[in-house]
Amino acid sequence: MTQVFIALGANLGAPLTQIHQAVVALQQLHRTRFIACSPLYGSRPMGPSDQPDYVNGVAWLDTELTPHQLLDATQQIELDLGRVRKAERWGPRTLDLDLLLFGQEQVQDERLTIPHYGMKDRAFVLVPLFDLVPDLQLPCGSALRDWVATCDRSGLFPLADSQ
Ligand code: ROI
Repeated sequence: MTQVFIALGANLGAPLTQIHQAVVALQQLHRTRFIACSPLYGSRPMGPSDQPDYVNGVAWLDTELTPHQLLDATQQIELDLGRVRKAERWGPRTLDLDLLLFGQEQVQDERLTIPHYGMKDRAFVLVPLFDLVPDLQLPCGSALRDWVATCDRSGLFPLADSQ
């Protein structure tokens, strides 16, 4: 079993509902044990600012799937919950599931980059991940705690009663 972390994001439709539905779908994944979901946050959009605020969180699982099997499964959940892939880079989305970490593995190919390339710069990923595992060491050797200490949290706000 490998411990994995998946970033959850949504800013179209009913973001909180989609995030909750995604958590239910992750809880039903085969050969996988769902451990926990972080508290959820509201966050100002990174990228084009003419889009709604996001709801963000991080899910923690233990899986026997390979990284690509898990990617297939998360992309299927995105589609099932109404995601339409658009050409626009960094545009709004009904549901985004990003594989952040897959144990200590590093994966780099045309479909997948693990650790997720953008996580170091994204408070909306780092902060909920830190809520779950404050002592996490990253595959590159650095401590999550150090990234969280320096990230810009100005666009991030806790959502009340998000659990
Ligand atoms: N911005 C925020 N705040 N949260 C996201 O989940 C998110 N996802 C994205 C882009 C468009 C980069 N911006 C985001 O994919």
